[in-house]
Amino acid sequence: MRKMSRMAAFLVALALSWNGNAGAQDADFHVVPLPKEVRATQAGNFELSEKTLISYPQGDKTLKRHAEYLAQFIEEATGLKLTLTTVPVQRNCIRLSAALKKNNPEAYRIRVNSEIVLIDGASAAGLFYGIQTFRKALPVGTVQRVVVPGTEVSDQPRFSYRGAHLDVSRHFVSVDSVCRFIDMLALHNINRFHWHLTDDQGWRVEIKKYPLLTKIGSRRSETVIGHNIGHNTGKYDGKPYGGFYTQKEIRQVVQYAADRHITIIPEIDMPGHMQAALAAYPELGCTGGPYEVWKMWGVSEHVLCAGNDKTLRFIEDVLAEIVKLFPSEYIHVGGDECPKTQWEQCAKCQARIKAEHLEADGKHSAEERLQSYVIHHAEEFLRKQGRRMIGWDEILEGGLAPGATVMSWRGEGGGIEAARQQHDVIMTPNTYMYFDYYQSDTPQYEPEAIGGYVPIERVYGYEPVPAVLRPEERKYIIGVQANCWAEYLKSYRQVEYMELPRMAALSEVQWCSPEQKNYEAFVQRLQRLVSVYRLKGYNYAKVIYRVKSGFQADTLQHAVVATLSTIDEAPVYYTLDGTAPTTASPRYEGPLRLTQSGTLRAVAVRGGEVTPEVSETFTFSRSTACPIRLLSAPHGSYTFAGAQVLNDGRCGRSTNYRTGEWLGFCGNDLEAEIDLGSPTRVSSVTLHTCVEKGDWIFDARGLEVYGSSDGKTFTPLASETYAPLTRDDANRIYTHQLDFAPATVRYVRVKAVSEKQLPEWHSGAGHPAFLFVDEVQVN
Ligand code: TNX
Repeated sequence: MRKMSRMAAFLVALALSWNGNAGAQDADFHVVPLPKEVRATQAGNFELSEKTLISYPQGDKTLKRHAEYLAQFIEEATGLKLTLTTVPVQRNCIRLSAALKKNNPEAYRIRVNSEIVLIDGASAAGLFYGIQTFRKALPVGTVQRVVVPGTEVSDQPRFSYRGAHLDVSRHFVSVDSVCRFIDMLALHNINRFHWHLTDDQGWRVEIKKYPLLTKIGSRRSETVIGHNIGHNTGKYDGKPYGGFYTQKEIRQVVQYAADRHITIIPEIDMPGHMQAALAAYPELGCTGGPYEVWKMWGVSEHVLCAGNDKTLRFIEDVLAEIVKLFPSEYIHVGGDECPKTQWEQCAKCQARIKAEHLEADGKHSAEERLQSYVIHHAEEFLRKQGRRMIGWDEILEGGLAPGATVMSWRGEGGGIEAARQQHDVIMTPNTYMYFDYYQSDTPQYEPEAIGGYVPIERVYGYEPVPAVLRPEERKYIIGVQANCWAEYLKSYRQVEYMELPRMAALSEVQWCSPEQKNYEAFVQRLQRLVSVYRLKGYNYAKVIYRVKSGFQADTLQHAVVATLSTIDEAPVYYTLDGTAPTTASPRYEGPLRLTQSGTLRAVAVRGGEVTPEVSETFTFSRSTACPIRLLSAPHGSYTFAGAQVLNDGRCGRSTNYRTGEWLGFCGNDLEAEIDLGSPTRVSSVTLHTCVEKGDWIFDARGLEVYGSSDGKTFTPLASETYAPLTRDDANRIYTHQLDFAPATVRYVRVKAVSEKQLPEWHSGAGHPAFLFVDEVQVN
C-alpha cells in the first residue's frame, strides 16, 4: 500500500466507495445538501466507537427521540451500537441540544474536537438537520471506529418551504410505503410533504360525512394500458384497482411526519379532477351522471357543478374534516385543469354567473370567474378556520383569492405574476421539477414514464427566484417543490426510482444558496449519499453512472469529435465496429475523431460492475459536419445547440423531443443552408421529424430543396407536399426522403414546411403546430 501511486490509491478508494465497503474512511461533512459552512479546525479528531455515548438533556422527550434517531442512523451506517445517557458527559460523547441562538429555527451547528461532538439546533428541527448531516457524513460499512475530523459546521436553509409532492390517486401507496417516503424526505432535509389525495382516478381519504367517497370513489373498475393522452390505446387491463386511508391511518402518518419535522399539506383537488367524487355523488355534477371512477389519464370534463349549492356545502364539509386531520397551516385545494365545457351548458352554473355578476371581462371568461368564485369560497372557509389556501397557478385565472399561495407548475409565469400581486409562491415548474418525467434521454432503458425529460443536471441547475422579479418581489418566493405524478408509477418502488437521485439535486436547490452550488462537486458529494440509498435498499436510478457522451462537429475536416466521460473517472471501454463493448475493448483515452458511418458503443466499469451501454449511431452523408446556418429561428425553448444539431451525424432517436437532438419550430418553417465546401453532385435530401400529437407536435406538410454554386442565387431542385396528419397516425419518427435529378452544387437550402393549423379533431384546433426536425442528410 505504501508504494502505491496516488492515482492507484485514488482508484482503490473509488472502488471501495462503489462497493459500499468504506472500512478505512473518515467522516466527511461535505454532504448533500451542502452545509453553508464546513470549516476544518485544529481541535483534533474524534473517534466514534461503541464506547461513545449520545447525551441529551434530562426530561426532554423530543430530544430523547432525536437521540434515538441518531443512534439508529449510526448503527445502520456503521454497525456501531451507541448508548444514550442524560448525564452531560465531557469525553467520548455526542452531545445533543436545542439551545443555539439563531433567528432561523432550522439552523444548527456541529463542533467536533478530540473529546466531544456537539450538535446544537436553534430548535428541535435545527437539531434534526444537524443529526441528518452527521449521519450523512459517516462512511457506510461495518467498522470498529470512525474518525470524525475536527470540524465546525454552521448551517441553515435558504428556503423555509422545501417540498415534495406525491400523487396517490392515480396509483395508491400503502401507509408503510408513505412512511418510507417520509424517511426519504427527511434524509434530504425536506420539510413539506404535499399529499395529492384525490383525483379523477380515485378518492383516497376517508370522509365520515360522505362515506361513498371511499366506498365507491376509491375503486376503479380497470385501468388503461399504456399511454392514452393524445392517443388512446383503447386497451384496458380488466383489473379492479383501489385503496384509501382511514382517518386513523391519516393521523398516524401525520404524526410520523411531524416527528421528522415534516408538515403534510393535503390536497383536495377541486373543482376539476373530481370525477371519482362524482361517481360517488353524481348529484354534484352538472349532468347528474352516471359517472364512473375514471379508468384513463388526462383531464376529465366531468367537474363539480359550480351552480349547485350542494357543491359548496360538500366543499365545506370535506374541508372541515381535512382541517381536523391535518394541523398544517396550508391546505391545498388544487384548482388546476378544470375544463369549462359543462359549465357553459349548465343552467345552474349559468344562473350562478348571473346572480353573482360574474360577467366576462377583457381578461377572463364568465366561466373562469365562476371557477374563481368556487376557489374564493374554499379560501374563505379555510381562512375562517385559521388556515391558508394553496392552489395551482390556474387559480390566477379569474382573479386570485385574498391570501392565496400559488404553486406555479406551468413554468414560472404564474409564480411571477402572483409574486407581483404580492402573493406567496411555491415554484414547481414542470420543466425542472416534474419527477414523473424521464430522467435519461434513453427511454428504452427506463421503466415506462409519462414522457418529458428532466435529467438531474437540469433539476440541479434550477434557480427558483426569477431574475425578472424586482428585489422587493423576491421575498414572495417562499420555496420550491418537486412533484411526482403517478399515472405510470404502478408500484412504490417505481416512485423511488423517479425520485432518486433527483431528490438530492432538489435538496440543494432548496437548501443551498446559489453561490454554493456546483454540479461537478455535487456529483462527487452525491456518491456518499448513494451509499445510504443502497443501505436503505432504495430503488434509485443509476443514470448518473453511465458514460456521458459529447459531440462536436469539426466543420473544417468534416469530422465529428466524440468525448466520453463519467462522473468518477471510472474506466470507459468502447467499440466502433458494432460489437458490444467489454473490458477487452479499447479503453477510452481521449477524444475520438469520427469520419464515417458507424456506431459508438461505450460502457463504464466499476468494481467489476458494468453500466448499461451508451450507444450513438452515426450516419455520414455529404452534408455531415459541414458548416450549416439557420435562416429561420427555432422556438426559444427548443433551440438547444442550434443549427449544428441538424447535421452532426446523429439522428434523433426517440420522440423525446427535449433531449437536444431535435430542433423545434412553431409558427414558421425550418429553413437551413448547408455549405458542402466544394461543388458536389447531389441527388437526394432526407429529413426526419418527430411527432407527438398530444403535445401539439406534428409532421411537416412539405419539403423544398434549393441548390446554388455561389451561395447567392438558389434554384429549386425538388419539392414535395405531405397530407395533414390524421387522428390515427401514430406518434413516432417520420422519415422524408426526396430524390431528384442529380445536380452539382456547393450550397443546399432545405425548407421543411410546418403545420400552421392544428386540425379540427385536435384539442388545439386552429393553433399552429410545432415541427421538430433532426438530421438533414444531403446525398
Ligand atoms: C398535470 S400539475 C397535472 C396532473 C398530471 C400531471 C402529469 C397539475 C396541477 N396537473 O394532473 O398528473 O400534469 O405530469
